[in-house]
Amino acid sequence: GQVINLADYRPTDFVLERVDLTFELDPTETKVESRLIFHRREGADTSAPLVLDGDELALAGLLFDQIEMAPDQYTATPESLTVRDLPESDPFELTITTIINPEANTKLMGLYRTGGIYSTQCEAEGFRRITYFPDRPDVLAPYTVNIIAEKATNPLLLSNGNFLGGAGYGEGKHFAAWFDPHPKPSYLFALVAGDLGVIEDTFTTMSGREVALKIYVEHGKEPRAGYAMDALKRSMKWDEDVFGREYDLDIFMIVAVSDFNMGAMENKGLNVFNDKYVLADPETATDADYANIEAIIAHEYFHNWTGNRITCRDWFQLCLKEGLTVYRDHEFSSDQRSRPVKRIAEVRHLKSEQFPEDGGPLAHPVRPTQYREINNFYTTTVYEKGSEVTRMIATLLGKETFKKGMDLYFERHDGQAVTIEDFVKCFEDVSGRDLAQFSLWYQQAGTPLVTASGSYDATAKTFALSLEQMIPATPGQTDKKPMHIPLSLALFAEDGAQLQPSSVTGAEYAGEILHLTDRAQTAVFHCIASRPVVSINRSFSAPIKLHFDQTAADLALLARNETDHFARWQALTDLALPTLLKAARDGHSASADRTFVEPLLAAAADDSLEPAFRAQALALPSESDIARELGGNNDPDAIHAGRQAIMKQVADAGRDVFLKLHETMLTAGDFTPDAKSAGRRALRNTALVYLSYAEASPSRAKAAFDAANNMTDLMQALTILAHRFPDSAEAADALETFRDRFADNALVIDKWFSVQATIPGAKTLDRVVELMENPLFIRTNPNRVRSLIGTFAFTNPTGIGRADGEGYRFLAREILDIDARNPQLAARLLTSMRSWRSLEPVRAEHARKALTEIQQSDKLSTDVRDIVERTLQ
Ligand code: B3K
Ligand code: ZN
Repeated sequence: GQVINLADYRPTDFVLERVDLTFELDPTETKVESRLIFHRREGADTSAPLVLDGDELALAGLLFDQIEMAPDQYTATPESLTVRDLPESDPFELTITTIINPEANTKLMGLYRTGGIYSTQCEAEGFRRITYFPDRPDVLAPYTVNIIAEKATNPLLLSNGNFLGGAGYGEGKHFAAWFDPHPKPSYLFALVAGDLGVIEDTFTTMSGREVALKIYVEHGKEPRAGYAMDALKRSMKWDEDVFGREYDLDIFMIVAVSDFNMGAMENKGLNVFNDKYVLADPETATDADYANIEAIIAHEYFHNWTGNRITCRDWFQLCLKEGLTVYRDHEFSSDQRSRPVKRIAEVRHLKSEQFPEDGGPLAHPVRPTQYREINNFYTTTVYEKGSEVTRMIATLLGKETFKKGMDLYFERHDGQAVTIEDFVKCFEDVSGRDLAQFSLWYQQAGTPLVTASGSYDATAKTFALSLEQMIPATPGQTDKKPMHIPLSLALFAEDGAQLQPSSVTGAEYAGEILHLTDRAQTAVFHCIASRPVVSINRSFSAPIKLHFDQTAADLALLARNETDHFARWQALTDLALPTLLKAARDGHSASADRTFVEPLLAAAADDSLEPAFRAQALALPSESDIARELGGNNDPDAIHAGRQAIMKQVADAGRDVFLKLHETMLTAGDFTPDAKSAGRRALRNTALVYLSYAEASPSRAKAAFDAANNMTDLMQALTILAHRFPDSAEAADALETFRDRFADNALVIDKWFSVQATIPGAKTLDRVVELMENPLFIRTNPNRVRSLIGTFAFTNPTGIGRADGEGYRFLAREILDIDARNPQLAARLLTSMRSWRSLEPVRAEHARKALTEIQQSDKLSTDVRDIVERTLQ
C-alpha cells in the first residue's frame, strides 16, 4: 500500500447529493445497484474525471443519467472506477451495478454472511467492497436503501434510518425500504438481514418523542439482552442530562453478531455489536463483562453525536470522534459507578496498553500525519490517549467552560466533517485561552516524562517545586517542543490536613491545577507553615510518567490522607513498585519490604474505603507493568518468579485480613451486577487469591468453585486453580466440569480458552496448540482466535516469551495463517510483539527472527506488512 499524507488532503471535485441502494441478497451472488446523484463542486476543474474507490470489486453495469455508458468512457479495475468525458449535465446520476459474494468474505469487511446472517462492517474502508463509491468520511449524503431477499431465511431486513415500508416481492421473496435523512459518510452505512430474535423497549426523549428500541440477538438468547437494553436507556438519558444531546430518529437498533473483528460499530441508527458486548446473565457473564457491555453500549450510542452528526474530515482526524467518545463513555461509567475506582481502572489500562505503544516502534501521534493502512490506527493512542487529551481540555477550562465549548462544537459543526483544529477552536472561542501549545498533545507522540523535586525553606515558609519535562524521541519525531501539561497538585501537612498556599509564583496555579509549560520550571508556594507532602498528578490529570523521589513515609501519608482516592491508589502502587522491581532481579529469593506491606494491608482492612477500591489497591502491578517499568533487558521468568515471591509474602503477612475479607465480603440475596456488589465480589475474590498463596493449597479455591452461583466467582476460582495449581487434580476437574457445563455457550468457552492460555510457564504453549485442535475452537471466529491465541500472545509473558523462542515461532506461523483469511485480525495479533526490543538479548533475537519470517512472506496483507515493517524498524 502507498503512504497517505495528511498534508495532501483535498476536497472532492464532485459533491454527492443522494444515495439510493438496492440489494438483492444472495449468499454467494448479491446484486448491488447504487444510484448516485452528483454535482460538480463550485470552482472545481471541469475536466476532472470522477474516480470512485473499490476493493476486490467487479463492475456489472454502469449508466449515466439512465443511459448505458460506452466502454471507452470509463475504466473499471477491482480497486477503482474512473469515469472520463463526463457529459455536460449537472447534477447527474450514475447507476452502478456490482455483484458480490458475502459468504466468501472472510475479511469481515464490507457485506458478509456468517451463521446465516448478513451483516456489514464499513469503517474505515469497507463500503468500497460493496460498490464503487467516493469512500471517504467527508462525503456525506442521505441514503435510501431497498433490500430484497428470500423471506423464509431472512424475515428481518434492516438498514439505517427510519423504516419506510415493506411488502412481498415475487416468489418467496420480500423487500424492505429504509430512509436515513441525516447526511452520513459511507462508513456509517449498515445492512443486516437474517432470522433473529428481538427484545423491544421505548425511550421518550427530552422533547417528548418516543423512540423504538430494539436489540436483535440469536433466537433463544433474548433473555440475555436485558442488561444491554437497560444500559442503552441509561446512556440515552445521560447524554441528554450531561451533554444536552437528544436522539434523532424514530428507531434505534442494535444487532449482536458472533463473527466480528472488533467490539462494536456505531452505524447510524443500526449499531452492530460483537455479541460478547451484548449478551449477559449472572450465570455466564462476569462483573467485568457487565461493565464492558455498559461502556460499549454507551460508547456506540454516544457516537450518534460525536462521530455521526459531526464526523471526521479524513481518517487522520479519527481521534476527533474516538478520543472524544471514549472520554464521554468514561464519564458515563464514572457517573454510573464509582468515579475514583473507574479512574484507577482507566489509568491501569492506559499504562498497560497505551504506554508501551507510545514507547515502542508503533508510536504515533494522537492525530497521525501519515498511514499506509488506516485499520492499523484504531489504537489505544487514538482512543485512550485521545480521551486523555479531551479530559485535559476539560481540566484546563473547568467543567462549565468545557460544557460551553462542547455546546458550541455541536451547534457550529452539526452535519459537517471536521478536523481537530475545528474542535479545539471551539474551546479557544469560549475560554479566550490560546490552545496552540496545548495542541502539541495531538501532534507529538511519546509519553512525556516529568521529573519533580521539592525543597522546603522553613524560614521563608516557602516550598519550591522544580519540574522538568522531557518527551522521548519516537519514530519520525526526534525534536520535541515542551508541552502544556496540567498537573493537579495539592500539599499536605504531616497531620494529613491540606495546606493552602497564600500564592504561587513561577507557574500558573489555579483551581489546584499547576500549568507546566516550559521545559523546566520552578513553582514557589508561599506561606507554607511546615514541610509539605506533595501529591502530583492527582486523578492522573495528565497522561505522563512522573519521576518524583518521595520517601516511603510520605507515600504512606498520602495513601492514608489524600482526599483524591486515585492518588491514594497511586501512592500505594508507588510504595510497592521498588520492591517488585528489585524482586524481578532477585527472582525466587525476593523479599518484600514492610514499608509497602503495612499501608497496603491497612487499606485492605479499612472498612471506610469502598471494597472496589481496596481490591484495586491489592492488585499489585502486573508482570507487564513491572516489565515496562524495568524498561529493558527483561526476563519474563525472573519477573514472574519475583512477583510470585512477593505475593506469597504479602499473603503470609496479611493472612488474617484476607481470611476476614473472605468471610465477610459476601453479597446478600440474588445476584445483581451493580458496581457496589461487584466491588464486594472483587475484594472477596482478591482475598481468595492471596489465601491461595498463604495456604499453598487448592482446597479453598476448589470449594469456591463448587459454591459459586455467578460467573465472576466461578471464573476467579477456576483461574486460581488453573494458574496456581495447574498440575493438580482439582484444576483438571474444574476445567473439565466448566467445559462440560458451558460447551454450548461460545462466549463462556472463550473464557475457558483464555484461562488456560494464561497459565504461566513454558508448558502452556503445548496446551494452546492442543486446544487449537479442540472442536470447540473455530479458527474462522475472531472471538475464539482472540480468546486463545490473542490472550496467550498479549497476556502470558512467560508462555509466549519462553526462552527457546518456540512461542514467537508459533505466533509467526499462526499470524501468517490468519492473515490469509482475515488481515485485520492478524495485524492486531502482531501488535503483541511491539515491545520485543525490551527483552533480554536471547529472547529478543528469537522475536526478531519470528518477525523477519513474517516480513519475508510474499503473501502479506497491507495490514500485516505495515505492522511488521514498523515493528522491525
Ligand atoms: N468505530 C468503530 C471501530 C471501527 C474499526 C475499524 N477497523 C468502533 C468504535 O470505536 O466505536
Ligand atoms: Zn468509537
